[in-house]
Amino acid sequence: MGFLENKRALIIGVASNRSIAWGVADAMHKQGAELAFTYQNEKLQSRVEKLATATGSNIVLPCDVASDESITDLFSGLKQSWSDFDILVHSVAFAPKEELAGDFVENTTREGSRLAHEISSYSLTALAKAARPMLRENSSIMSLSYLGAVRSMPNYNVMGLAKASLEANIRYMAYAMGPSGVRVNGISAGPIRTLAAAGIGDFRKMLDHVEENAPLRKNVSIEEVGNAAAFLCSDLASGITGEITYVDAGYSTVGMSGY
Ligand code: NAD
Ligand code: 0WE
Repeated sequence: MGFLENKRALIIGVASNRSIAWGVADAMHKQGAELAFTYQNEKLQSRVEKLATATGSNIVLPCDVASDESITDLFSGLKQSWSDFDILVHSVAFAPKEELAGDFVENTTREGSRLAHEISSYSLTALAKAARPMLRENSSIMSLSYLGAVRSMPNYNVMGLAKASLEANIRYMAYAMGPSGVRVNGISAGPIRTLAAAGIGDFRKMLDHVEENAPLRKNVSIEEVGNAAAFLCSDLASGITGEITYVDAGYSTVGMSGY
């Protein structure tokens, strides 16, 4: 018996079998959860449908979090299959590629900042607002962050600001939704080669740096992030909300690297 038996989870952010959202979905499925998925656009539809099938799910709906209408349609579509559910997983981020490199002050624009914050932070609130009437007692919302929220990191730039906003969003949502029995948490994951990491300059260098300096001397996998997410969204974590849990092989706890 898994610790997510009789829980239903909506997974937002699968783009491939390397997506963190896929690691979360797979881990939740292994703990007994029933799943539903969304895809951002038609290009991703068939890929997400195949992955959904592998977890025994046939609930796959479109959702572009940039659109209020798309978010409304998602939950009216979901209602056709589920009257209510327990877990919302948000694993979505975006900033214009040109702003994820080089000099932060030089390369950050008004429009890039707006987009990054809207897609990577506000969308969590927007989804929660629309999901609220369908969330059961003892349900849970979770999102993915990165160390760039709390430390300056090379090239992460405006995404760092958006993740700082996301982490504050998690705390405010936890306070607002706690009285209704909804917990809200985040996982700050170490770097993982996903589509969102593809084409990021020096990503190899970041992975090597973590492998050399993290206490566990390795990079984390989507399975490890998924297992932590499954725990945080389960009743085993009934006393945890508003929290950011680091799943990063301990990297963020080290004060002096390379000694
Ligand atoms: P990914 O490319 O597999 O997933 C990103 C997802 O965001 C995709 O599924 C994409 O479709 C979705 N998305 C972007 N814009 C959207 C929109 N307008 N509407 C709906 N969906 C949209 O990459 P990933 O690394 O799995 O990223 C998932 C989350 O994990 C992100 O929040 C990312 O910031 C976070 N994260 C990633 C790493 C890493 O190193 N890969 C580390 C820490 C945190
Ligand atoms: O949050 C992320 C990546 C988010 C992301 C990635 C892209 C690439 C494609 C947001 N927007 C875009 N826009 C695109 O056009 N991570 C934690 C992974 C990541 O991205 C970095 C990193 C790390 C780690 C970018 C620069 C430096 C480090």
